[in-house]
Order: sequence, then structure tokens, then C-alpha cells
Amino acid sequence: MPRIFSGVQPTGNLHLGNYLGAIRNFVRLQDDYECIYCAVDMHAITVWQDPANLRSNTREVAAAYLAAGVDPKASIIFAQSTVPAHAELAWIFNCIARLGWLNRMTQFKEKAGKNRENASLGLYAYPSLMAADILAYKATHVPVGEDQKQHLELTRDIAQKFNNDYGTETFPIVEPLIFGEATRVMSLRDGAKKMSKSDPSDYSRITFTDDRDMIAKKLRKARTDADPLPAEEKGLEGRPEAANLVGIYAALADITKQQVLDKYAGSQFSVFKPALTDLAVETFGPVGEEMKRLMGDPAHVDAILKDGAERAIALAEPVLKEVKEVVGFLAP
Ligand code: AQP
Repeated sequence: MPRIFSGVQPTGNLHLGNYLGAIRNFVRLQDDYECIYCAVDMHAITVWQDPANLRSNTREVAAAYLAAGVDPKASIIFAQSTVPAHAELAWIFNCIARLGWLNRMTQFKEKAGKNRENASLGLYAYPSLMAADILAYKATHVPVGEDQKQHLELTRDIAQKFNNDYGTETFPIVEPLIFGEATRVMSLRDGAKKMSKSDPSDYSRITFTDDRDMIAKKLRKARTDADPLPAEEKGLEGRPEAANLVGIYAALADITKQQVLDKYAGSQFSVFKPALTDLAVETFGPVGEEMKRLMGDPAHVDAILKDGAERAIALAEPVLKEVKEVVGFLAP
């Protein structure tokens, strides 16, 4: 069975973009793949995290996976820092990846912003750790949102260069799995920016913890334009906010954007937004409720993470042993 690895950063404010672009797909892949899903806490600390919040947010990511329907018996759920192979392999990959490759990463440029000199070395090396996350399990497929495509290309480059440099076939060349109508959910406040955990405006995103009133309020305040919805998808061109809301509706209802327009062509947002609210509350609401319930039982979540870590270690250790031999490290 082909193997999948994917992860979400425990940086708080888990949102609808994380759900539609990643977590919901994790559930759907369980039948066809051996799945490994991680709360990537080592990635999270590439920017400052309060330790108590990090602990709670790590449990929250695991709870979100479970609430969305990931089966902890069939799939592996664990916290990245509990499996040493990630850090060990990342160091080897730091020696494979080229500065020029990392200089091209748009996420680093966005996150470091103007204050590049003050960004952590970890933030710069983030894609190298991500390559290690995936390749420590020789995973072949990675379900992600559009925003992670560039990092996955770097993972492929690292795997290829490692194999070439050492004249081996150690690592597979991974494929991204990007699917659905919401591969890139945009901010509710600005259709040009992706919905993100770190956006300073809470109104830019719908989170797992929002209740009905909050979802309704955020959608009511969501930026739109004055025109009614068009009949054809091409009528959404140049209307990023409208396109975003139609895309969210389509993803939540599991239909195409055109099917949404077939239903709402000519409708004003005063009609469409309440319909979208109902749909979000009906489909996404229960996931958030279940996540909150699971967060009330941290011992249960911790037990699942512990079991997952043990199974992940069993898979990653032989890969690391093989890599160390290839590189020329002496056996301990
Ligand atoms: N807006 C989005 N639309 C679709 N998919 C998204 N993802 C994130 N934002 C969107 C997908 O969610 C998964 C987990 O993301 P992450 O937490 O590892 O990192 P991120 O992409 O940096 O997420 P955020 O929410 O935008 O966090 P910040 O604000 O910290 O940068 C990934 O598969 C991602 O594609």
C-alpha cells in the first residue's frame, strides 16, 4: 500500500483552510493509503511559541485529526518532536539542500518579511525538516494545500540529489496530492491573501472553535463586492472575495463551483452568506464541537499520540539506519 505523510503546525487558530485544504482530505485517504499524520511542533518553534500554548496546540491538532475522522488504529497520529529521526535526517538534508534552493522559497520570504536578518535559522531551514518528515518514512504521497507545493518540490530535489550524490535509490520521489475545490482558501478580509493562523485579524478566518454565532458574524462581515453572483465560473474572474466564498461553499457541499453558481446565480450576498453560514455550521460545526470535546480529555489524546509515536519510530528507525550507512556514519 502506498504511504502518505502529512502534518499541521500546532500554532493555534486552526482554521477552515487547514480543514478543507488538508485535514478533511487526510480522512478520505485512509482507505487507499497507509497514513502517517503529524503535529509538527518542531516546525512550529521556527517562530516563537509560548511553551504552555505549544503543548495545548499540539494536542489540539491531534484532536482536530480525530474529530475530522482520522482513525488512530488505521492511521498513525503523533507529535513530530517525539520521533528523533526527523531531526537527525533534517541535519543530513541540511548538508544536501543548497542555499540557492532555499533562497527561492516564497514562504520564508513572506514569514521573515522585511526583518529577514532577525528570522531564525530554523525558519530558513524549514523545508529541509519538511523533507525529513516525509522521507524518514519513505512516503510517496503528501496531501497538502497549494501553498505547500513549492516545499514539496524542494523535497523532491533533496531526494534526487541525495540519491545522485550517493549513487543509491534510497529515497522515492514524492508526489503532492492536491484536490478538491478549496486547495487555497483565502482570507475573509482580503481575497488576495490566504486564510492563515497567523493573520492578526480573527475575522480573516473561521476557526475550529467558532460557534454558530461567530461563524455567522464572520461571514456577515466577510468582504465582498456589490454585484450578484454570476451564472458562469468565468464571471468570478477579478472578484477574488466572491470566488473565495463560492469555493468554500463548493468544498463544504462537495460539489463544483459551477454547481454552486447554478443554484445561486443572480443572488445577492445577503442571500448567499446566510446559506453559506448554514452549510458551514452543519458540516464544519460538528468537527469543531468534537475537537473541543476531545480537548476535555487530554489523557486520551496523549495516549493516542504515544501509541502513534511508537509506531512511527518503528517505521523511521530502519530508514535512518540505512541512510546513515549510505552516508558513511559508523554504527553505534
Ligand atoms: N488557506 C489555506 N487553504 C488551503 N489549505 C491550507 N493550508 C493552510 N492554509 C490553507 C494547509 O493546511 C496544512 C497545514 O498547514 P500548516 O499549519 O502546516 O502551515 P501553513 O500552511 O503555514 O498554515 P497557516 O494556517 O497558513 O499557518 P501560518 O499562519 O502559521 O502560516 C497544509 O497542508 C497547508 O497546505
